[in-house]
Amino acid sequence: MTTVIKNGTIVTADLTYKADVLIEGGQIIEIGRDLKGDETLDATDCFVMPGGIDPHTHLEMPFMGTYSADDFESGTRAALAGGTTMVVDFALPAPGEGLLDALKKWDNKSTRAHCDYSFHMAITWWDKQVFDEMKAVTERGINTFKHFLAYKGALMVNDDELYSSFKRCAELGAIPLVHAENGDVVAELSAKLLADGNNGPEGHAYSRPPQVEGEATNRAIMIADMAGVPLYVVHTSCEESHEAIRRAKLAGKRVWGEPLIQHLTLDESEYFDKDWDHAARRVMSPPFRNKQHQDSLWNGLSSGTLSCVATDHCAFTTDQKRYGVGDFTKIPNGTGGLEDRLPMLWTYGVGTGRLTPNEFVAVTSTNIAKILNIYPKKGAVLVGADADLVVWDPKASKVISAKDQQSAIDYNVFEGKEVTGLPRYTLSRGVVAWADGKIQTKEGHGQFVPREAGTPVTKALSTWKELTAPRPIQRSGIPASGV
Ligand code: DUC
Ligand code: ZN
Ligand code: ZN
Ligand code: ZN
Repeated sequence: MTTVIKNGTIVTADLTYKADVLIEGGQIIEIGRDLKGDETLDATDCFVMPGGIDPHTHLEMPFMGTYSADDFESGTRAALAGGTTMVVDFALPAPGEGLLDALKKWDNKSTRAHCDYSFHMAITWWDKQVFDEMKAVTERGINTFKHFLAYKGALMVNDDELYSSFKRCAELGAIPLVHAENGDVVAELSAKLLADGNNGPEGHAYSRPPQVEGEATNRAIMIADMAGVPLYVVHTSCEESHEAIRRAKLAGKRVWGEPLIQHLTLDESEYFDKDWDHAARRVMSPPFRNKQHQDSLWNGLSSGTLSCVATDHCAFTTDQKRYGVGDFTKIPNGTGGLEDRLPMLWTYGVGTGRLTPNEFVAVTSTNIAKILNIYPKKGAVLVGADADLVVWDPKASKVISAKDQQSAIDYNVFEGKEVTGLPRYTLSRGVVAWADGKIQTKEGHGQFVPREAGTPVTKALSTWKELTAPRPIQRSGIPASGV
């Protein structure tokens, strides 16, 4: 059975051109003019692009005394509805739990996925078992390890653990990821705010100013540099963190930054002079920032100092958010965005001229595939690539509303935003997975995508190691080399 996508304009990270796409067995088998297939999808007036890859989701994650409300079924359904064809979720061992035991849990949860997926492994504690199991994890096709510098007393690792894990990543050819906020300072600021009676959701934003993010980003970059490993900084939300990444890049270090669609399009006014539920539903870490920070992130995307746009999709219902009434530190942190990432970025990025359509593809798909070592299987419109594609109608529009969404929660942080640019069809490995406002695939269509470690991109670029290569040591009064 062959499927042809006809009369569309192909948009990749590099090129824009008119051609049909022929698909068989889940892959693209031909690109050209006047192609024929058993089934035809009409792409007149549409762009045919690589499906989005969301490198940062938390589906059914145990967190802050509860579980995030979207599981792999509803989460990947939301992804496909918004033109995203692959998600990378975080396997999260509880402190003391083995990495492979945690991975088994994520293997079980993900059997219900509608689209392809992969995992990052979180390092939430450190000892010889973790060191040993990291190798087994890379052999299972996971080449990225996430570290939290926040969530003190829960997920946070200290600098000695961070350095050890980064060195292990370097040995294995894996890439470390970091959630960069200074957890010690956040804990101090939170305690002070609560002691002063500031217990509402806006306290969350006051407890996590841009400085805690800038400090932790810079620290993680320097520690990665000393460990001789590249670094991927998740949810870069502010100029302080972006500046540290920019500086590292200019110094020749291999560091990537990932702004979220939420930080690009929603600002801190969401926390102030709003009802409790409105503000609490938008509590996430890092919190939303002001317009200057947003401009910095947009500039980073267009100039290339920031690489990928993600969601950190970690959705909680209003009832779950209300665990934090009277104490903002108990509001489960997280917002949704899987269904809205592409339409929002198209509307506020391409629609305003801040991004070209090709840059849009780069930051939503191709750059991510390259960093994660799954290009061109994913993130490409090329013969031999998986037919994970979106037929994108740049003129279709809607007003975002929770009542129409796929996510399991009862609100949407983008409620009321009008977006122009929506999927007409989303294809997952050649199968039409989203069309006519409905999911078309069955649960379990999604497959695990292994990602090999040890490629050129996992090499650090810094010269620190050479500068500090062992030299003869001059002990007091004793010449270092033979007399
Ligand atoms: N931030 C969130 O808001 N939720 C999940 C974890 C995180 O780092
Ligand atoms: Zn995080
Ligand atoms: Zn409101
Ligand atoms: Zn996250």
